[in-house]
Amino acid sequence: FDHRKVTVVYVLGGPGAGKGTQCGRLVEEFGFCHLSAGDLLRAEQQREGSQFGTLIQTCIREGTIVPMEVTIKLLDNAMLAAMAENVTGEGWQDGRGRFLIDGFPRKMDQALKFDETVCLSSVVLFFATTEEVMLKRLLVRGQTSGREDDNVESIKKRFRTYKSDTMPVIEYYSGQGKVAEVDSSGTVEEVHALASEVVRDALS
Ligand code: UP5
Ligand code: MG
Repeated sequence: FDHRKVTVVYVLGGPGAGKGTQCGRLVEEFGFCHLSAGDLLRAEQQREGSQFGTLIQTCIREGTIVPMEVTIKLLDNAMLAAMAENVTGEGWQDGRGRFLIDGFPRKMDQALKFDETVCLSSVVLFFATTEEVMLKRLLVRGQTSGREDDNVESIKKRFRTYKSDTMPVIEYYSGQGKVAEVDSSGTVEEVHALASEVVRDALS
């Protein structure tokens, strides 16, 4: 992707930190195209004829990272489709595509590969809170979400992977001065106010 045509914001944070919720709010305010890697993987898992269905299902349940080729292809395709469809529509300002890439990259190999072959991000929005807060939110959501990984056992595995695989990615981008950390312990409104400020800065 041509950097003059797209602005990419990576949205990271632990499981249940509020990435998806806050992305929804940022879409309303700034007109981004929101792409959740997890949502794309779940859709691919459901897709009839997908050769990756079982692999994705196992990784999600075990809280491990799906091989990057699968996820990068899904993201790249979704970005291309969005660019083709929406260039003059909602979510696009000044002819530039704006993307919130949610829950990605969550492992170093993905980060290096995506930066090199698809697009560099302008900023990394990092939602930080405690495991206690995240666990509570996920268990509440688990009562109705139907997500196979919203149970205590999977959540613990997701926390482990987050620490071992994703924290190094956040440190890597920190070293590049790209990370804007937002405390996501507060209410949806409070967190949105903080995130909104970061994004406004990044877009200006
Ligand atoms: N909630 C949100 N904000 C709140 C607030 N401020 N106060 C009170 N409640 C709040 O929020 C979670 C819950 O909390 C919701 O019920 C919400 O209402 C409430 P949400 O916004 O959904 O949080 P989010 O951070 O998006 O949590 P999510 O569960 O989606 O995070 P994960 O990172 O675990 O999930 P994701 O879908 O990104 O990935 C799932 C799996 O896919 C991974 O474990 C992995 O196996 C796989 N994957 C890959 O392999 N590769 C990838 O690149 C990406 C994913
Ligand atoms: Mg999410």
